[in-house]
Amino acid sequence: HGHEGRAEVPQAGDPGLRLLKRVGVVDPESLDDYRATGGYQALRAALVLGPAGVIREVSDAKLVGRGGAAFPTGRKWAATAGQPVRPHYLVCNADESEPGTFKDRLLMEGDPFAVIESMTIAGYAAGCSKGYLYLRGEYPRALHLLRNAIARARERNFLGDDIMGQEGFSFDIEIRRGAGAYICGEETAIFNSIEGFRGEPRSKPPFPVESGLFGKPTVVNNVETLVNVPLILTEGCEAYLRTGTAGSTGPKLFCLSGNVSRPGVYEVPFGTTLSELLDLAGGVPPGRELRAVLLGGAAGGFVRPDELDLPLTLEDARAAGTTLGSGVVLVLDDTADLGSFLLRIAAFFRDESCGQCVPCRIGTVRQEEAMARLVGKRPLSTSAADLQLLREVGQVMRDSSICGLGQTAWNAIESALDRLGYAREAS
Ligand code: L3W
Ligand code: SF4
Repeated sequence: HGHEGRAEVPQAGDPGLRLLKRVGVVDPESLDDYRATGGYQALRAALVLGPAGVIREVSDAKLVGRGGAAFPTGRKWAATAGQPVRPHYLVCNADESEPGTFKDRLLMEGDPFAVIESMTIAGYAAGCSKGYLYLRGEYPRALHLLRNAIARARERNFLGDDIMGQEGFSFDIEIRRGAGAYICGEETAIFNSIEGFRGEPRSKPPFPVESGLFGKPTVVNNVETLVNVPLILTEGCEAYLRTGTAGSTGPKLFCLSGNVSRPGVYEVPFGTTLSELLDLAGGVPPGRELRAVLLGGAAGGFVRPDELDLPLTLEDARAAGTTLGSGVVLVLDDTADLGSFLLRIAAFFRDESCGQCVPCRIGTVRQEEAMARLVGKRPLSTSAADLQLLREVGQVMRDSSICGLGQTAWNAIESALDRLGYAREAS
């Protein structure tokens, strides 16, 4: 693939880009531009394949979710399609609130019609009559562009009834905006939010594929996941499978931030090493030394400078004790204050906990207090006692919280203690 081992930044229009091929190239308000660059060819192909054929292609391409949990997309679609209860719903999770994550914003602002077409294909495959696009409230430009894209698509019968002349295929999309709560990116909290309730997660199972929005079978997919689907249908899954590794197929977007020379969104094949990706972004600023990379976001883990040959795949990340999460690559150099950074993460989880269950509501507060003492911002207690407290509270949150927020609220701090030796430094 074109990017491997290369040292320059991918530019708009770079022939190696597939997910980002239109970003910065086409007018994001123009349906004509979109169609002139291959737009709606994938939906046409989908209508020829039929719903089962589309699901087969997506399953054979081994597409998995790009929001962090990497669940097989084809399995979700098939499970929903097979439910006799009607209607079925589709939810595009565009709440993108994970700290250090900004890839979906680029897709929505640079190629909004692709998001709309991809949702339409997913809706067709899983038998959904309506799609909701749940958009992060702080993305006004994406809102404007997506509203426009939906209106233009409706005018030309790419949404509505008998789409593209396919009798009986009706699908439409409504945008709902979040209001700043991180937890509303959790799939079942989205359902509650759309239904007009407080954005609190529900217990799973039942999984959304069986009982989701308004209690009906629901597919929930992240923006980047969906935008892979037109690639699979137009290139064919054989071609798609040539990018990446056996366990992690296709292209992936990574969000580089922190102490890097050229922060931004980078599209690379799965399997690119972390050091190759850092090179693309120009590495740490001149004269600095790399301290650590937080991979996968606040729920992820740290990678040390001696581990940069890590191939960026789901399987290698797991083996290294972390996750690719939503594609966060947050770089810390030798000027970064690790303690303050960890304290900030602890404060974030305390702030964003919905408060519904005790381990997370209380645990995130205790965690932040202990971290504050550890980094010396408040007196009292010894480091040894606080370290033990952190581990106990962390384990309880992991084992007994209702949703991913509480279950992962201790991951980054644990990783700093165990992999970066933070505790030794602090005590
Ligand atoms: C049918 C089963 N469906 C699981 C479905 C489930 C969900 C998906 C994954 O996300 C990630 C975490 C962080 N039959 C099923 C089934 N499903 N078993 O598969 O489910 P799950 O529960 O493993 O994960 P999750 O709670 O949906 C957790 C990441 O999310 N995260 C933050 C993400 C932020 C962004 C962003 O800002 N763009 O993505 C926080 O924790 O990485 O891995 O659909 O229904 N038997
Ligand atoms: Fe709410 Fe935290 Fe419980 Fe999730 S784990 S339901 S965010 S209190």
